[in-house]
Amino acid sequence: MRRSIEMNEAWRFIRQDEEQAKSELYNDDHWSVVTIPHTWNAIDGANGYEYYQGACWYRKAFVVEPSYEGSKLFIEFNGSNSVTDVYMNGQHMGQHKGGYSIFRLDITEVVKYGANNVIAVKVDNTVVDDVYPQKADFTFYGGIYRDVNIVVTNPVHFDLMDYGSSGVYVVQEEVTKEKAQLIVRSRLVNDSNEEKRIRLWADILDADHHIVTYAAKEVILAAGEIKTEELPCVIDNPTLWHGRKNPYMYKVNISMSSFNDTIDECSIPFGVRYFHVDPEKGFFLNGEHLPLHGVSRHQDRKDMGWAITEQEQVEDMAYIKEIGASSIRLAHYQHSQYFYELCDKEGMVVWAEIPFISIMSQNELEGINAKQQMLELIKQNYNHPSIIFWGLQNEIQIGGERAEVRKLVKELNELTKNEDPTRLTTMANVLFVSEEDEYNRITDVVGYNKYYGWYHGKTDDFAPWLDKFHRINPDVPLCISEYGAEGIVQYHSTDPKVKDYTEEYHALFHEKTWKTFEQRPFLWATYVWNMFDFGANIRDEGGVKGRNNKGLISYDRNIKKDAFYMYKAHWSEDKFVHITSKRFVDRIENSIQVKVYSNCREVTLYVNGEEFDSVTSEEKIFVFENVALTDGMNEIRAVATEYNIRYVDMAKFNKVEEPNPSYETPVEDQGEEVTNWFQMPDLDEPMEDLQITDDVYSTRCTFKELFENEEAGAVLHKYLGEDFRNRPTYSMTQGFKIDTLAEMAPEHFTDKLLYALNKELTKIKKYK
Ligand code: GCB
Repeated sequence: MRRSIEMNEAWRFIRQDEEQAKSELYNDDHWSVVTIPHTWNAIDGANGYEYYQGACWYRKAFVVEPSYEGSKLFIEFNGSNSVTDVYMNGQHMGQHKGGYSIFRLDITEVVKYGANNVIAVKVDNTVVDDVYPQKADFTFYGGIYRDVNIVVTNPVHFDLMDYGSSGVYVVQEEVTKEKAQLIVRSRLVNDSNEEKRIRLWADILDADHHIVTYAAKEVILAAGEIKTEELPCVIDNPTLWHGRKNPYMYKVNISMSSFNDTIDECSIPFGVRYFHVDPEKGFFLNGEHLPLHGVSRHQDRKDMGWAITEQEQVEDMAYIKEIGASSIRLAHYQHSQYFYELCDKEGMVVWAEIPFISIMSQNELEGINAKQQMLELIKQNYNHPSIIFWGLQNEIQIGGERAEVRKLVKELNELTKNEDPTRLTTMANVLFVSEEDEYNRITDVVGYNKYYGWYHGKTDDFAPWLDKFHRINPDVPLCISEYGAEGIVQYHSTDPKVKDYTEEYHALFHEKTWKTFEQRPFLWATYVWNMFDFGANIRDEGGVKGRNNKGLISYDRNIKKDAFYMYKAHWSEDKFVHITSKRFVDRIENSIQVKVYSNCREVTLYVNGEEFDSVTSEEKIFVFENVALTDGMNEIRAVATEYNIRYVDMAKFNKVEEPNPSYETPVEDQGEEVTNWFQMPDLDEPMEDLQITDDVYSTRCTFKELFENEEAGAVLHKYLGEDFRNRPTYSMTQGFKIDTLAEMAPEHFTDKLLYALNKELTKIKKYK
């Protein structure tokens, strides 16, 4: 019978490359002792540009029980970032490329039974050209950051080496309200040297552990054979997995037995459901319209990086439930099995994706690693009912227009549809992909990451763009796969503006944007970027180094920003009232506006114990104007009563003489990170009309195209600075046309600068 032995305790670790450590005889006494989950970037991963990237080593001595001799033994890594080499008793067992998926290695022949064994693991988080991600707006925390186990099985077992999966796939052939027609597909392995006759048996159990149906068959496995077997099963009148309303789970207990012995056994939870996306009406689950109110999640946490435990995952899920979300985009890579299980249990509709993000490899053009990670994602997560969408890429167009990128995206789509025809493929296009671009028609449904109201334009630009896209592509199901703004709760303003980083702008941005989305039922989903602040070493903005502050909740999960409550008011049925700007305590005005988010119908405000006013709102936003403050502390209470239950929130505002300077965003931090990128030349020439044609360079070209030409590159250096290309953020903008970036940062790319660039660039002929 199968056994899984946890291997997380008492590892030795050294934060440097130490090749000799692979030897069994190496003495690691001077190394530190660590417990897995572990990362060496828990602190430096989110406080600035530099963080340790390189090879590090882990070692552990362990004894294998003598009774396991004759069994199969596998070492299982649930997540180790990003290239991992495993040595057992000095022998190289294998290498795994990719930091997010499960992988196993067969160690049966190498371990010593009843004696001491040494496992040495080299983990390297250096970016290499043939492993994804190459470049992205998040820190690549290094380490063995998810559990390690040894799995012991009989030589005859369900395949553990099929891309790290369980070897058992519950295929939902057809699901209706009347019946769920399933195939339990399993890969059986006979690693013994004789033929085996086994009975394969699958019991399907309902949530009360009652067997609802079963299927069985006799199978003969030749010595050394790997065989795929299918057991068809039908559940009549199934209870459907119905999102948050009823995330009903079945379970298949599948076993192989011989005479009276169970040889191997797996228990796989699953849920049955059907769904479709209508380009006009959005997402439907089991025939019912389900608005996908989505948030995105990264897996890191302050001072822990990716080395989190189940407790942090449960907490993350609790916040996502509290806000009332119905869907999660698990960005930008495979998350832990435990989190997908939570999504199953809680009824979250999931978009799962691989880290094929920002930039495709320059040299490995077949996409071997992207395809491997896609197959791992699908096979390892095949049985999670929560996963409905497979995401193929995120903003991969950033690396510039390349035929091989288009080809690989298409191939990934084919691979995914082939591997799993039961789900929908999707992807997240970067904002500059044109509405007409064929990228919008490769996958079943599509998403755009759009940042109107932050990186460029204003929140009001969302509506015309959405309507335009929908007009041009009425048959393409569209979602907003990302939208957001930075919110740093240190900063406050009574006149919030784009790029001021204040908590007030962050909330206002979401108020306005959500209203636009709500009015467009054709959107199949929208995903707030992001549910939580996260580590992003390439960033230094808003006075915070190494962070992306677009979360609705802070990186340490201690602070729910006001915008959190804005969504909660719209999405959750749990009643509450929330006074906004509570952290904006010191006020200089004699009277202020008090804004309350609530999902109650009517809110009454009390100021220093006196009833001030009552406001009703269908929009969940209750605004009280001209609330007079007396000198010193003022106590404001917001009260709503529904069905005889009182909901109360309290805030204290301090009337002061002078503004509190700590609320003000430092001037150098206003405006996003491009601020310091450019050496703005003093341009005083009169601007004349310029002829820009396709055969010459201009600001219509991407940075990448321009730098590929020596002369054009020199022009960019002249105006944008010599070290332009060394800036951490440069590679994230390669695929941008200068004009696109200029639209996003008009304050830096003035008309005069664009004119000066074009005047020189248009003198350089292309293709000469
Ligand atoms: C994006 C990326 C995401 C970034 C986000 C941002 O479009 O997909 O990884 O973190 O923008 O905040 O800029």
